[in-house]
Amino acid sequence: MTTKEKRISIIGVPMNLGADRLGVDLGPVAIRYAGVKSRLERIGYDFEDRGDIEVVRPEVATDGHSNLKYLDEIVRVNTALCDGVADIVNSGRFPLVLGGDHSIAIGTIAGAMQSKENLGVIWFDAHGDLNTAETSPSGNIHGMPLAVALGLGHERLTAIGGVGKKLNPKNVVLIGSRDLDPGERQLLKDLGATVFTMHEVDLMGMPKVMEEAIRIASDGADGVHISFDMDAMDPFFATGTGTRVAGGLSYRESHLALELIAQAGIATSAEFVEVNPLIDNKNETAETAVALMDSLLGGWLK
Ligand code: 6HN
Ligand code: MN
Ligand code: MN
Ligand code: MN
Repeated sequence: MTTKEKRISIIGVPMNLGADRLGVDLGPVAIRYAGVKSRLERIGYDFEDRGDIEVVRPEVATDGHSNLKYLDEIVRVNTALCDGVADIVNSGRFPLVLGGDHSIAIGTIAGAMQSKENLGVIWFDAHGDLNTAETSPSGNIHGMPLAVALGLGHERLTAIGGVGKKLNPKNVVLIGSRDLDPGERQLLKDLGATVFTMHEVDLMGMPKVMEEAIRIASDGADGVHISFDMDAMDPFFATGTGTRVAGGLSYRESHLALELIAQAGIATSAEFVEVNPLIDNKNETAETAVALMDSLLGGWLK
């Protein structure tokens, strides 16, 4: 089931605990308000909305450790999300997850891996999201999901979806990185995952970056997950996101990257995360996220 077949199910995850910041929990409603349903129906998808996974308010969530904030609730939500995504795939549909902070990638990827032997990942982000409790400067779990998906981090996080269901770093590609913490840089060297920082995007250009990214992520893989953190984009084009970093992907670079993934026909699941309408300009970042989904799902091919 790839984007070439046209049945899609969205699932919202109104999560803010991984970012420890209010507003990003409103991402799913902001994306629905921006017209995701009509946009995807217009390009020929049989569209289903599975609603939201329930997430408790931070005021009543049990806190974890100071270096793994809200661990208990984040484990519970991602376990439910893993089941939800696996169920969408089992019904022969493409899972599109709406965030929510990026900690939800733990559940999305675990769910996608239930029916895959070797899942590749293309991770668009200003950040590496490769921290563990030991290396994190913040204790925020949204800075850790890619490490967890690779099998690194707290055992309650890495156990979600099964300890054997982990990514192979040779099929993991990061794009748009420009704010990597020291522990993340070391881990990237140790693992040998591929990173196209903004420096490489500038030097090589997006067409060449994507040619290599698509080849590496899909080499020997039976599916590729696309994780798109809105802060991969330059803040000029994505104001409504919580951890903005200057010097990111332009509007067209972002679209071109996803259009080339659509053309290659490799994507088997996707998520768009870190939309925060409370710090946005008239919901523009959710509208941009919907336009990016259209590109990933082949709307530009029409
Ligand atoms: N995100 N590297 C920083 C941290 O706290 O670990 C920022 C993480 C941001 C995470 O944007 O998904
Ligand atoms: Mn992220
Ligand atoms: Mn980020
Ligand atoms: Mn513990």
